Amino acid sequence: MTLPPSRPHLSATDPELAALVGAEERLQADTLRLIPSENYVSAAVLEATGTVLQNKYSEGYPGRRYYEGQQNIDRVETLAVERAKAIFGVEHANVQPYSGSPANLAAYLAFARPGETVLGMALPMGGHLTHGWGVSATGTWFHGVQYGVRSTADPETDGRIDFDEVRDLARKERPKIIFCGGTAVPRTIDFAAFGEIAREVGAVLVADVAHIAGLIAGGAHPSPVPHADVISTTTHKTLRGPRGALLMSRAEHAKAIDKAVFPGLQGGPHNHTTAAIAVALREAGAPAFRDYAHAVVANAKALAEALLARGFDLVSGGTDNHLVLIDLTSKDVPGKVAAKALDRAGIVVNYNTVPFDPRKPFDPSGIRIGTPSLTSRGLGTDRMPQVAAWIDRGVAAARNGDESALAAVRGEVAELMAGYPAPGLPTE
Ligand code: DSN
Repeated sequence: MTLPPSRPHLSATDPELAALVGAEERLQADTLRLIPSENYVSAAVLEATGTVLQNKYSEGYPGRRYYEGQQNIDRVETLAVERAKAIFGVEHANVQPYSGSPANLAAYLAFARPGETVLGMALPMGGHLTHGWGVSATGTWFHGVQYGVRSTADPETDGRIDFDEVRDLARKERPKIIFCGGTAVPRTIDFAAFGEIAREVGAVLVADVAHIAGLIAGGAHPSPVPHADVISTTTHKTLRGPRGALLMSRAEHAKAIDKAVFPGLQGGPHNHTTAAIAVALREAGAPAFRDYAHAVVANAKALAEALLARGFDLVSGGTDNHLVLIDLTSKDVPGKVAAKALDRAGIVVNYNTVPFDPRKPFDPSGIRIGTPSLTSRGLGTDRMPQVAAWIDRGVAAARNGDESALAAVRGEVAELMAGYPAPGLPTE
């Protein structure tokens, strides 16, 4: 039995806050967390984030700092950089971006001027805000042109990226930057196809692999190398590190990237985060991580199959990665109503637009689910029919307003999850 960390200092100084941390630990332990961008970091990653490295300022880069006393910090950052380069097979890595949005903004700063055109996937089609969507700074300060996915009766292409549209828009608009990747893309990203289009029109291709970085590191999704000029990723999703980001590139873009991150956009790097990124990358280089990455995909495919068997409509008809996007229109339940009901049943998802959604983003037609967290806890494909059955019962209960059915699922979920201790969480 591992005892919970006592956090004596936090408890003495701020018992209210300490109690909230404890409550969050219990919530993360008892529930089935299906948000595809979330995970459980290891105890080692957690420990690295809570170190005295956070006391240090270190504007600049290893060997070229504006503050003294960098004997250890330089080595920490160099470790993280070298590990990122080795794992992703890139010539250059910057480990300082605070998170995914600043990382992407640094790419704009490096390769475009305000008012110039960028091409990215539309948010409601599965793209990210920072790929030029209107309400984002990237769509306000730059001219964002957006591509989407196909909607046809052909199950082979329905819900998949429309490369004819991408090519036509690229030829017409001549963007400075093309973004590929997104937040609700359940299918393999064809980096080669994007690379060909970017080369044809002279655009810089930025592959935003935030969602799938862990799958790439573990060999469960093709790599954007050598097709992308720049690779942007957060470190806390499938990669299972702290909340942070990486910007990687070929050597020719190293200077532009580094200058954009610092001094272009940010001040001092968060050294405790850099240390935890280094730890996560060490973990990602271990053979067990490959098993994890492949298990994430196997679980998502099994879950998709089980949901299809229960009559759920899945965007693109299934998944190739860690993510499943469910269109609940045929179930006659709005995504938000379903997500909130599932939360009461101990199943944590997020409501999400589906491509061509007739509803608004704050009240859309779908829910987005994924398997990184449950895989990190050791659940295998044999458990996915049960997970699908709970989702089915939860959605039906949402439609019928049946709170007792939700409470019953909540109890079953807690009972099952008690048998799968989560990395980084205390077990009793
Ligand atoms: N918030 C992230 C996600 O959930 O996909 C994207 O930034």
